[in-house]
Amino acid sequence: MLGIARTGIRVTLASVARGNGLRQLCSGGSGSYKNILVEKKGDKSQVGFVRLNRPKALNSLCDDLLRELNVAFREFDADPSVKAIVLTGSSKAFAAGADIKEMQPKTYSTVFGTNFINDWTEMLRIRKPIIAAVNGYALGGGCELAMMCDIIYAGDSAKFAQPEIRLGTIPGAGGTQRLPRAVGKSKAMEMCLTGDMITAKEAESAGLVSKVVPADKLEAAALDLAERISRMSLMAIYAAKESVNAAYEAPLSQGLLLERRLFHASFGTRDRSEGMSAFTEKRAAEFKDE
Ligand code: CO8
Repeated sequence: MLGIARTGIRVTLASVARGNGLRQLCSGGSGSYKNILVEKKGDKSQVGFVRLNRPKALNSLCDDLLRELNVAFREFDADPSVKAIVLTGSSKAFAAGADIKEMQPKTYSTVFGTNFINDWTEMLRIRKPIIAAVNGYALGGGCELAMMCDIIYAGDSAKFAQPEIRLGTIPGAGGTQRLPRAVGKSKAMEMCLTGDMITAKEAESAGLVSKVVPADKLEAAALDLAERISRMSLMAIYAAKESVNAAYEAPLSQGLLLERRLFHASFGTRDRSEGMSAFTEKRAAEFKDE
């Protein structure tokens, strides 16, 4: 193991269940989810696949959905047979934002007092790569959720926006922070100040998404990407994700030092030795995640 966990990381499922009153949901496993569909896909069932499933509300992100999502991600993160995760929605909506009807009656003291949406950041502790496959609307919290994933693929019908300003508020889960880092200040400012949507193509050319494919090919493309990542050593996957994420949060000098140390640490793994041996012996590497 590289021993490079970010922030004290692993919370056990049991403790999560106790803390959030989700015991039944956890013990019941995927079958107990009400707002998401969860399965394993891929040629070796090595991809955790999560579909947001509140069709009548365009997958708007209510509290229960977020709780379920956190549990599903944690289950996949702890499952040794899973090496990457895909998160998607429907053809009409990845997610149309936070649930406005649920938020509407809340007061300042409620949201501040309960630290509303703090739970969202739990997915940032997931060590396996999460690929967002976005068709349709990714608005407000939906766009922020996609940006919390590690890679975004979009169907050609996808639309991204931070429309909170039209509701008299502002993004609350990274829209004013991750969006400028992805698309630059001018475009992010324009989106946050007008709520205007951008198309999948615009999102790709701005750097928000890494690939646009025909909408009906999106899930296959995301799954293919997840499978290709899954062929790598999990040790190197963890290290690469952690190091790229440091580019967002650490000064360059610290990020570079972390990268160097993780690179050094990979020499302690069996898979680094196997990868380089396989190259010199002109054969495919057989990684064992060790
Ligand atoms: N919340 C609750 N319900 C929603 C939401 C939403 N965000 N979006 C759509 N719905 C519901 C509609 O109310 C409607 O329900 P009903 O049939 O009961 O009236 C159903 O979904 C279908 O929606 P429409 O009839 O409006 O469908 P259209 O195809 O006409 O329009 C749109 C689709 C353009 C997506 C439109 O629904 C829309 O503008 N939705 C709101 C988008 C928005 O403003 N999102 C931002 C929300 S604020 C936010 O995300 C803040 C994030 C803060 C941090 C995260 C906290 C969790």
